[in-house]
Amino acid sequence: MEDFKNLPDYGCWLKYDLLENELFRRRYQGRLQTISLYENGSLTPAIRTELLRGIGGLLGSEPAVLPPSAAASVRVIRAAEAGDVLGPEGYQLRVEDQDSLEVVITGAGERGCLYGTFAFLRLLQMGEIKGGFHRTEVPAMPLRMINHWDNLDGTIERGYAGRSIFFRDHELCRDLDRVRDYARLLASVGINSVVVNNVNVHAAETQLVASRLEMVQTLAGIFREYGLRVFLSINYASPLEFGLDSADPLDVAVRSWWKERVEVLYAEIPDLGGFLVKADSENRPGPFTYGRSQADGANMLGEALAPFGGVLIWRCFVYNCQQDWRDKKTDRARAAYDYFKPLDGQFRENVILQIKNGPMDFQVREPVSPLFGAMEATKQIVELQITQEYTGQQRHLCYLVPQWKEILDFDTYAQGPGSTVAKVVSGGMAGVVNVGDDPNWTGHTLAQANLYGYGRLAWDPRLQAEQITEEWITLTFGHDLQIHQTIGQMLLSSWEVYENYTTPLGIGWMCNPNHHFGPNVDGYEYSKWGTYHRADHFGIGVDRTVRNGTGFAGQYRPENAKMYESMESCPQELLLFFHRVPYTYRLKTGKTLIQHIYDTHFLGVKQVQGLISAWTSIQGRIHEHTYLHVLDRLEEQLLHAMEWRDVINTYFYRISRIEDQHNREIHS
Ligand code: GCW
Repeated sequence: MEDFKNLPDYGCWLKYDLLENELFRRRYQGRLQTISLYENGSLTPAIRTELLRGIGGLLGSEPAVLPPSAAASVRVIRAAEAGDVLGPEGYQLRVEDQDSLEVVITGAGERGCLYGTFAFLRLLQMGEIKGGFHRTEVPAMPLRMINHWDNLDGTIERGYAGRSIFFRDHELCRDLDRVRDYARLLASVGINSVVVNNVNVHAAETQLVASRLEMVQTLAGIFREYGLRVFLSINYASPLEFGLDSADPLDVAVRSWWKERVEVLYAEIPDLGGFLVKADSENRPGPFTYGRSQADGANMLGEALAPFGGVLIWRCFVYNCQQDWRDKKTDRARAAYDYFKPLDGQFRENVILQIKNGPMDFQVREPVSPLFGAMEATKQIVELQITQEYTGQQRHLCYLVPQWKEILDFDTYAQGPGSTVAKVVSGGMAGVVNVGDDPNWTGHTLAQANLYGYGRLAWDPRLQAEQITEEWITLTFGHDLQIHQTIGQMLLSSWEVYENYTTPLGIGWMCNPNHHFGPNVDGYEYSKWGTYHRADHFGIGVDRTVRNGTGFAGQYRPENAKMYESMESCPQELLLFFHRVPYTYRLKTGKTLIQHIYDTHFLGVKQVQGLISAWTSIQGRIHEHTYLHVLDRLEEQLLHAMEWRDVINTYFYRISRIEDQHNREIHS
């Protein structure tokens, strides 16, 4: 095994260190000594290995494997008749005997058995496995996806944890065991699909559907061992690269080209999930070139995939990226709704729209996209960004589970009150992943919690952020109370802390162009990207009201439209997204807008200092390697936070000439 695989952080939440908690150890001692599995399943090797590793690691001795369906102390049963209740992926977990703790894990499908096994091992570590325990779980969404923005040369677009674990120099990486370890991590939190290549498909990646098909086959084979299906991002204009003179979705030659390609693909990879497409977006080709609609493009591909049960996922990140900043009528925030809403009902059965959580682009704070729930006859999934492009690039601590919870819990009113995003995107969730070949997978070790939390929420969006956090800390660091309190607080406050010292009240951007790291208030102000704050001497913000502004607020259902339309009822954290506000405007807190900006930026830096002292208080309680690594990142975060504070405060002081009430140092 390569050396880095022995480092504590490589194992993430599946380390299975010996249970230190005396109570649990005593409870399980002499028990859980045998296991038995259903016969001849394609996932039984993964389940068996996991039980041996898990029980062996946690309790100190590997259980014996008894013949299939023997009365072992941990039994994994496949019961097709439970399908009505459990579906293909649900499981039931029962502890039948008070004394001997007979554990029965039942799934109707194999994936249910696998997820039940991981759940059992998790609950064992949480101390919840005891006599009488009984739980039935069925995932809330069928598609629980990871999106990779990996390129064949090994680079990762918006990757902050090293290079791709799949590709290197246009070949597969040599260490495919690492891909298997990764598949296991994903399956342990219930992820069932993975898109292996970047949505920006370059010429080299186009070959994944042609001359380099064997690469996909190999990856699909590894992911299959853990019940995951592979999807491919494809270039909408692929036919042009293979000698056709058009990619017009209504052209017969183009349609049959795709059908033949798909046939070849499925002959080699029968369980291929389907395609993910970024079309007519940020200079990528698409049906607009041929005067066709987004539905025409998506349906053509959907039709090619349909005979094989494949799914076509079409992204809604379509907007004008050649905007003139002088043009105040065009509003990028409106684009997805304006393009897609009129197409409701025109998409094929196997076409799903993938919508970014916000109308702009993964900013630290945005409203929820009004497109969710706006298309009653169209399947939708939500796209979240686990990789921290605009949220500190895994150099800053920014735990995103609280942000995702707000998004999933947002009421769209699509079918009356209670129509949360989680309910209207019942098709599933996609997350752009934060993983690369760094020894700890995610660059910042604490960013592993984002990957874990994403999977848990995709499985059950009703879970509370606190519970997910608690689980992750237990599985990663054990039961030490001080560790729990400290890291729990650090994680749960970190999004707000990051927001405090970066861009205020939902306005977004203000970062350096291209790489998107560090403060640059006007970095996107005079650009073509449709990303403006429009600050002047008197105020800042974009008027998106129906009354005077771009009308974006009117894309929501009446309840929300009304809330956003007025400055008084607009949630404060989104004030500058929806309104143009004078610096002297009084917020509900009684503070003026400018004072709020100064205060949050001073506070943010103080809070990062607080994160550092919290972290140093647990020195000696966690592995030295992890301790030093995180400390290093936090110290860097502090310097960056100070830079953000000073750039933002100075900018607003210079432009407004309004003094800080507390006379703190602002570099005028
Ligand atoms: O935010 C932008 C990113 C691009 C990305 C694009 C998208 C893959 O900066 O790197 O391209 O979004 O989501 O398509």
